[in-house]
Amino acid sequence: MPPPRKPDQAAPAPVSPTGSTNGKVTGQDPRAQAGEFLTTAQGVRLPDTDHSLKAGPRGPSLLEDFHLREKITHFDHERIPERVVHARGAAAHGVFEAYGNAASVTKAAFLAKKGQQTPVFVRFSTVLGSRGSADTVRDTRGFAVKFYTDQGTFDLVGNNIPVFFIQDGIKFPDIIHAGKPHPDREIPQAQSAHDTFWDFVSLHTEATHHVFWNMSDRGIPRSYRTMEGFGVHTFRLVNAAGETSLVKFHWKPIAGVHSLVWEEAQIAAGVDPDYHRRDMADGIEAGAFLEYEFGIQVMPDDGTDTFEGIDLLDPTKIVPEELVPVQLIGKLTLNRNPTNYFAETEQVAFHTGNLVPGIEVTNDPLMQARLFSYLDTQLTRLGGPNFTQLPINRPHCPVNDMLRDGMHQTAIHTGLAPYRPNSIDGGEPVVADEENGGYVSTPRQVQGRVVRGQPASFDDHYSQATMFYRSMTPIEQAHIAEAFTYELGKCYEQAIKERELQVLANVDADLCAQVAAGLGLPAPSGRPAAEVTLSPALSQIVLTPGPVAGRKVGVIADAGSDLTGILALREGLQAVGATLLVIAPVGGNLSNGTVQLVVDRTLATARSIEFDAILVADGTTPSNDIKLVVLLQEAFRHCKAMGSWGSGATILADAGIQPGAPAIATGNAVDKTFTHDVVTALGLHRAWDRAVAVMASAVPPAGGPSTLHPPVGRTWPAGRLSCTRLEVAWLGSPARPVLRVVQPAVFSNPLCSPTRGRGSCGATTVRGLDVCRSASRVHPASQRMRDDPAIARKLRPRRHRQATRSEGTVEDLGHRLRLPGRSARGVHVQAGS
Ligand code: HDE
Repeated sequence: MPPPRKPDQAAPAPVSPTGSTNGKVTGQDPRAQAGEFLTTAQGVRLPDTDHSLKAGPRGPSLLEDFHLREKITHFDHERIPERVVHARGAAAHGVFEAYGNAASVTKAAFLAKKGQQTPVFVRFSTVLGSRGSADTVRDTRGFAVKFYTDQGTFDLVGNNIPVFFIQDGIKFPDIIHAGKPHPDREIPQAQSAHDTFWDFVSLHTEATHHVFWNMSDRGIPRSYRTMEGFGVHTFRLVNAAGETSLVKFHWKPIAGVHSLVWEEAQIAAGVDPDYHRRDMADGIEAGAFLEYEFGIQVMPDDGTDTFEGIDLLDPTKIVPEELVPVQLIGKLTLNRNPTNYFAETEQVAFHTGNLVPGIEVTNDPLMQARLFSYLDTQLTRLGGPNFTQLPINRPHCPVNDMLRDGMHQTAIHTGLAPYRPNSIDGGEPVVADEENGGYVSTPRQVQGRVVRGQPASFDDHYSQATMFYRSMTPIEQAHIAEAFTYELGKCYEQAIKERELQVLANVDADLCAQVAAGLGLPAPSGRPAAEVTLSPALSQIVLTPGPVAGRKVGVIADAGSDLTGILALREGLQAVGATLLVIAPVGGNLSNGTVQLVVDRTLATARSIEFDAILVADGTTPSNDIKLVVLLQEAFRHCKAMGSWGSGATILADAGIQPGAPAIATGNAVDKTFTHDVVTALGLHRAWDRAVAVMASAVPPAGGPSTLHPPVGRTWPAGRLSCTRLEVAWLGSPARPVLRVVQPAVFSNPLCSPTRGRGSCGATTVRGLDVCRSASRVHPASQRMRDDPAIARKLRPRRHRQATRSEGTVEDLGHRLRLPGRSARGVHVQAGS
């Protein structure tokens, strides 16, 4: 122990930096300000803060006005440099609880000990925009998690996209300079739809896979609660026995993965630039917490840093979930809003080098550069080396670091010997070996010639982009084509558009043709991969309704509406965690004598983007207010759940929305069936069946689909399939359909890999059904986890079924096929009789 203070030494009194006395004395949080009177920063009470000190009421201000000078000087320095990337962010506190099944792969107690709870702080962000930019722009989202563990702080600084634009950290300034606004006029703000971005990515083709994710619906998440997160790099986990595994980290949102549609995102950017942060803060305040499960893909650490031909050090590649299932090892709940944006969300400092025993890095050259960058950036951003003392950055375990002095030092260190070895402070603090929880890096061999280069395996820039694109459902592919067409259409330089078309030609010829047609340019030919193993887990489209907690339903009403029905619906929705908001022509209350409802939004303050569903109540007076028509039509065009009861149908019809359209719930009154229909439609997130009618591009691309459904000339994955129900997509023209049905689990088995569609069935009955098994390689650690019954419960059932091979008949039910038998795990349907 360092020696105690000598009698002639004293530290400042234990008051907080803002002047309040020790919390123990006052009962107040010592980090907060105290006192009922307005004071200067020195605590002097002020009689007036509205007028500067002057020589007479009309005279000049006096330099002696210490209050004026302090107030203005402090204000002048209120801003700190915003983050060079990820400047726009919002955050929440929460807790992480371990399921207790990860001990076989890591000794990190916060992951390994069942039920262990660890406080966390999570900051979500966009990458390109400045601090005041809009939330809903098309961009990658940051998903940075600070775990305040008992063994030190672990930061998982990830994104909502599992791959990155660059393979080597040295290229980071290049991609960011290209993505940021043009340096001459500083436009456009917070978006990639401009020449410098596309100039760079069309030349630097290793960005292609990430660009595809950005152009997909993943680039415009519905909310933080419906967003996946990824650690991106491959990490090395070490268990108590010293055995190592390679892992990819995943966050799986319990609310499902959902996105906005592009027009909605654009409207939100203007109408409510705080769309995502508001959704999170309101949700937490209302008790609809954000929840995610933490998962790992475990691969053997066999010295090759590869798995099934995938280079695990290449951050432009994923390991498909069908090949290595994600094993769920814990749950994150975000349940507290920050008290002060600046103190917490702005000053939080993440660092990829914040690791705890049991979690180590790999040689991924992107990760290696990040290990340097984060500490470095905080020195400028937070004004010196003591940012770890800020309340939000302080570890929640004992710290004794021998780091001293520096700007903004708030600790009053005791002792005389902040060095080792020492005798004066009793030789303390002592170092910790592995048994005492020391961070001892696992020894690993490092050798090689000093080169500026990269392995040949990093040269494949297209095949996973092809896999990603072809694994999407038709509607998602249509969104990708539209996003590329929009973004490239915003470029001025013809050569850049042509070069990016060449990139697309190397990913998928049909997509290239569609985008080229939209740009009015010829489609170049390329060399896309002919056969790729698809990964339907990449698709977001759900076929069975998911949870609806945190969703918002708007109900159009006025004083004449069925207020009792609204009340009943509100209760029904509250029971499943959704919120009902009343939208009326003017504010105030609605009352029918027995029921009184507060108007939450007026037609002037409501915009469709706020709601996941819009309904019209029985008895509402028809109106031709254009704001009402726009509200309803936007929700309809964005394929949202809608509905009405009783005479409310007239108002929908007046806006051109017929009751028979997909996902329109109707009824005579609010009863169980009506509420159930609304919740089901909400749980499906969108009524994509409407898309053809309301969202298809006006100009059909040459050679491409003239409608979004059925898709033309492509092999589509069948979407997410359960073992008893299959969705099927028709290929070819409706007159000459080509049919393929594929089940996700078989993709890792080369025998069952889907191939491009050939032949036609021309009939609605499809026969010839092969049910096959996948036999993917399983890492021993991964197998151990699967064998653990506690873990088995967490794994999705389809991963445990045994291989079978059988034949059967698939009966076509419109676009739905039923597969006989529950044991089917992999299905490959040949078209034809
Ligand atoms: Fe970052 N990144 N990054 N990054 N990053 C920063 O750190 C950097 C990369 C990510 O909410 C900065 O404190 C380099 C990949 C997130 O506070 C900075 C390279 C991934 C956040 C920085 C990368 C990320 C940052 C800016 C290439 C996904 C926001 C301010 C070697 C796995 C964290 C700061 C928050 C922030 C540098 C690549 C995610 C400048 C040099 C890959 C989520 O240090």
